Amino acid sequence: MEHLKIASDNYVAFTFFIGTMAMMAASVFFFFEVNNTDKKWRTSVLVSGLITFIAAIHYYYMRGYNLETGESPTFFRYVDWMLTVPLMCVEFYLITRKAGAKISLMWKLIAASVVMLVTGYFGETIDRGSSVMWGAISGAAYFYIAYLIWFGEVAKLSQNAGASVAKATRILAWFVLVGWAIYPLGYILGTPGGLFGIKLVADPAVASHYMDIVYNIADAINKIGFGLVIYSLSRKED
Ligand SMILES: *C/C=C(C)/C=C/C=C(C)/C=C/C1=C(C)CCCC1(C)C
Repeated sequence: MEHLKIASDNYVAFTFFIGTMAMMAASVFFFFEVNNTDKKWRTSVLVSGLITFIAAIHYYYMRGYNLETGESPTFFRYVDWMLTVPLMCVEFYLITRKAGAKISLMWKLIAASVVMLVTGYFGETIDRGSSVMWGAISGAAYFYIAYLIWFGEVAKLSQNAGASVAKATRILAWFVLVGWAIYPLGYILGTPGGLFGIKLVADPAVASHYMDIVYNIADAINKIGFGLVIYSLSRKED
């Protein structure tokens, strides 16, 4: 039996391990707190827990996959995103529901996130030769989500849902605009030749390691931080 040693400067493995534990701990926290939460916020806090729980399991697999193969677990990464990103979009619907959010808003957000991720997957795996085109379509879907949250339906509804919801929506909107922007950056770092002729990292193997570290840090901030914003909203009076 071969022993899998981790070099002390292997930040890819390091962030996979930390990511797994952080996601697990966050899930336990959110799940236990559901019972201490006011009825109207329970579903939102539960969904926060589901997001980190789904990620915890994928991180557990990705950690093992990376340890055994030394490669980037792109497939698991996208399966994880396909489940967790639509759920994050559902959170926007849940918190603006009391101001009259319609179910169609939820489906719009889910559809846009699915388009964003499926086209991103094509560009990163199946059709790398056209990664710029797929990245552009994915980026358009991303901007549509950001538009709905910053200026569109979500923004308008949140203004009528009380000060706490408006404030939380604004913080979550920053997560989507800045926190989520890290992923296309990882995509550009990992794309051979880079995008728009900008070659950030010459060696593709090294580039994919950077990409994993960037994604691992972003996931922890975006999934746990996002959930904590919802959690703190659930502790507010109105
Ligand atoms: C917890 C995981 C999250 C919040 C993942 C979010 C992922 C994205 C916002 C990915 C976006 C992409 C683009 C906008 C263009 C290039 C391809 C993607 C899929 C990396």
